[in-house]
Amino acid sequence: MIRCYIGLGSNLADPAAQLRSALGQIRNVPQTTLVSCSDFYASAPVGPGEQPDYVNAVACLETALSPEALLDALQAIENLHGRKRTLRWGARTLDLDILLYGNQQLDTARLQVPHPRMAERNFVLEPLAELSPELTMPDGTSLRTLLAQCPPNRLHRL
Ligand code: ROI
Repeated sequence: MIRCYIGLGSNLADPAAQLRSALGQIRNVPQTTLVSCSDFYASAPVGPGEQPDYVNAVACLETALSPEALLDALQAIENLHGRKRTLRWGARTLDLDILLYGNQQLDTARLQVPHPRMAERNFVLEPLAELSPELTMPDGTSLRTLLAQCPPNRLHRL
């Protein structure tokens, strides 16, 4: 089993309910166990344009699925939530990102792991640190170092 961390985010149609429902669906992914989930955090939107605040969280999974099979399962859950892929960085009902997949570094057409923008996003790093404060990235950088260098953005635990 490989330990993975998944970022959850929503800013449409009752975001906290979207995350709760997604966690229920993640529990049903084959060959996968939901180990833990962080608290939910309200966060100011990062990215261009006006959009509602987000609710973000990070979940820890153990899985026997390959990275691509896990991505397929997570995208199927996004689609169940009516996710429309329109504007890049636009508002969304549900976003599920593979942040870390064990200690692996992947760079394929579909999947970059670690998630290439996680170091700039306190709405990812703070809930991740809640689950695993001693975590180290595949390149050896500690999560503590990333947090110390991360640009601040309005974030509070719900
Ligand atoms: N901003 C916040 N605060 N939370 C997100 O999950 C999030 N996701 C995104 C973009 C649009 C970059 N901004 C975000 O994809």
